[in-house]
Amino acid sequence: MRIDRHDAVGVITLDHPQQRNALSRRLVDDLIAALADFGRQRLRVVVLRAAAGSKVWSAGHDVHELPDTGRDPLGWDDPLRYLIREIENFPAPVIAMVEGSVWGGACETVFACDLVVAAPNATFALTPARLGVPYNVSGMLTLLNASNMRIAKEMAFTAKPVAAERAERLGMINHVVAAGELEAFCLALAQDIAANAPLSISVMKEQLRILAGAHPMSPQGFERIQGLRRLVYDSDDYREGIRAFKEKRPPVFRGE
Ligand code: LCV
Repeated sequence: MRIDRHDAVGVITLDHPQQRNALSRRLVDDLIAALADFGRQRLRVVVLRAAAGSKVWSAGHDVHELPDTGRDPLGWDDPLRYLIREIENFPAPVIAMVEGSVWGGACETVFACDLVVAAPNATFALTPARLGVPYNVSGMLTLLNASNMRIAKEMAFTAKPVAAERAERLGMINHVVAAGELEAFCLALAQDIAANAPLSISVMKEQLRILAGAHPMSPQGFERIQGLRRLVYDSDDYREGIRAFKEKRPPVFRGE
């Protein structure tokens, strides 16, 4: 991972191509440390990107770090959940600059960013159904807030990638920009934001975060969801999804 600074704009570049920028605990810890450092420097915008020309922006949660059955794979303390909260709580806008394919938890990470600017080759795939993983409530809300119920269901149920052009047309991302102009476009967008009043922007970001999360859910409703999720991460299908990934073969799900 690389860290750069352009005046009041910080840039974090994912650069672990061997594992396709999988969001391992180590990578997430580095990302969170970089955000904290940018916060201490009171930077006014952060750009989160992969190395230029990346075919994979990020392959999502590190599958090798998913727990065996009997434990929630996306609990409060999971690195991915920490990263999402850090982005949402960062006091300045975070721009996701996307080239290449985005998978699973990385898809949620991009959608948790405040703005998304993508190259035409970018794609976005939500993959829990491909792995047999029970996604979590706040993750589903991130997806719902980034799209709408129909699109959220299509992405969650098919696990198929959505192309940048369609994502832009659906309002899921802000701009599609030719790969050769992407960096300049994102830095210019960041400088535009950095020239405005940071306190005003920070409070508007926090208001929108609180409003986006203001979905009533009864304690019984939450407990019911957690019970259903446990049935999934205790299932043979959950074990099969992870095993198939590691054995580099298609999974065979039996619904048990
Ligand atoms: C660890 C990896 C990964 C990876 N973890 O290269 O959203 S949820 O609920 O599903 C959540 C739990 C989640 O985010 O799960 C992960 C979801 N991600 C995916 O389903 C994407 C899995 N990866 C792929 O489909 C392919 O790797 C892509 C299309 C990203 C890249 O394909 P490509 O042919 O370029 P390889 O598949 O050969 O992968 C290169 C190396 O990166 C590792 C993979 O195991 C391989 O390592 P080895 O050379 O040691 O075998 N890798 C890829 N994704 N998510 N490791």
